[in-house]
Amino acid sequence: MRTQVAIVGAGPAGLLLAHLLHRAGVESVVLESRSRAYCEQRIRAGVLEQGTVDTLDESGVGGRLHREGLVHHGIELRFGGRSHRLDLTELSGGRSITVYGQQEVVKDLIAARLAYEGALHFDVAGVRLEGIDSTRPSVHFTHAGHAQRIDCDLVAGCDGFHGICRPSIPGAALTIHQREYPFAWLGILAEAAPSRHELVYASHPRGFALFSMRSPRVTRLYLQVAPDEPLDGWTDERIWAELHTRLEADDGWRPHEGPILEKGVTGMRSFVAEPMRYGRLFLAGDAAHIVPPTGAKGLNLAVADVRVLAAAIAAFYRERSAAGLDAYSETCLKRVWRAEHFSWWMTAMLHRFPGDDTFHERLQRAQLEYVVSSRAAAASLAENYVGLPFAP
Ligand code: FAS
Ligand code: PHB
Repeated sequence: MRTQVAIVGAGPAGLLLAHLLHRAGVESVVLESRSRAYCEQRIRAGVLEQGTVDTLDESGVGGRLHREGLVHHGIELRFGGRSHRLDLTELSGGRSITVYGQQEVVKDLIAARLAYEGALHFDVAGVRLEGIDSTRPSVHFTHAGHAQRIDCDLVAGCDGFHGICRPSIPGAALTIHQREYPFAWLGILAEAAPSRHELVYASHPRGFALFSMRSPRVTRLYLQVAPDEPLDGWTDERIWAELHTRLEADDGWRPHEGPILEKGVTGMRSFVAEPMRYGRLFLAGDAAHIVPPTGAKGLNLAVADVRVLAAAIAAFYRERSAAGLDAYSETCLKRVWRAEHFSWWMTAMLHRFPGDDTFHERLQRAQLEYVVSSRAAAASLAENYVGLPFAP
């Protein structure tokens, strides 16, 4: 096969990149190791920044998002037995977030790709990159038992944190910056109508908890647990009891309980690989960076990366200019590091750290009190949470 851009990975980054390139008249082939069904049912992120919604709208795949997504104008912070609402929209000059599961975004992008018969191959195996340091890279893989090769001009590494693209770059060419956190999140999906209309972030002496949602019938909840927490120790009863304890405040509110549809433990790390490019290989999304989900940035950063990459690739073909490609990594890393800092800051403020002393606990409380009492502090959280405007 021959194409202009070979894209490895059909998550939000790979699918949106393929879609934006198609709209710019650039041909691509998407290679995905999992099945379509697996990709469409994988429960992950839930919060879309204003810029992500705008990007999906502008590229013609925002229809169902507007029909089914839940627009939110605020979040709540709970600590010390009290709840404080932050009016995100007022504080950010009119921007909001939309709660719409990542798997729904993936479904919408896959449907769009297949509707115009864009090349998208699921269940591929043994993906291997060749010649990424030349002007004629190629991607080798097997599909349906047949060995295949794609000759292309550019390769987009959108294969997530555990993919093969980043490891295809010589170690000496990359600088890795990372932080492992001494805790994880136990996440559940419950068949229960959300009993609050906005997200609730709780800092409690027993640990962090988060109340979120997916639809008027499905609640999404998280508990801070140990990084190697065995899931089998968490019965449904124990999960609900712990959630009620950590989310409790003087207003008496409690999340509605219901059958738990899914349970999982997600590790927490901050990670950035620099630069996000090697020769004709360009990394985007989780393949290049990871943030702890406390700031709801992961999916949104992937969108921001591929906006920049799609524009750079379009210019490469339209104007025969490599300027955008040459600036890609530096352009993306500015936003990546802003999101890395915000996600680390939210995580540090809201979680219990093993070995915490009273000094650290008092610092966290002082930070929380400042955020809910100072307009300047609240506006800073709000503009980062709803997503800073994209660079012009
Ligand atoms: P993805 O990992 O989504 O997609 C990469 C794709 O590449 C996958 O489909 C994978 O199957 C495929 N792939 C991998 N190796 C391959 C190979 N060798 N060949 C071909 N294909 C290959 N973010 C939030 O904002 N909020 C959250 O609550 C949140 N929760 C998360 C929970 C979990 C368990 C995980 C892992 C992540 C979570 N994230 C969350 C972050 C997540 O949403 C990512 O930021 C987002 O999926 C990034 O999208 P991609 O970069 O496309 O990577
Ligand atoms: C979610 O709904 O999955 C979600 C919301 C906010 C976060 C993380 C996850 O910060």
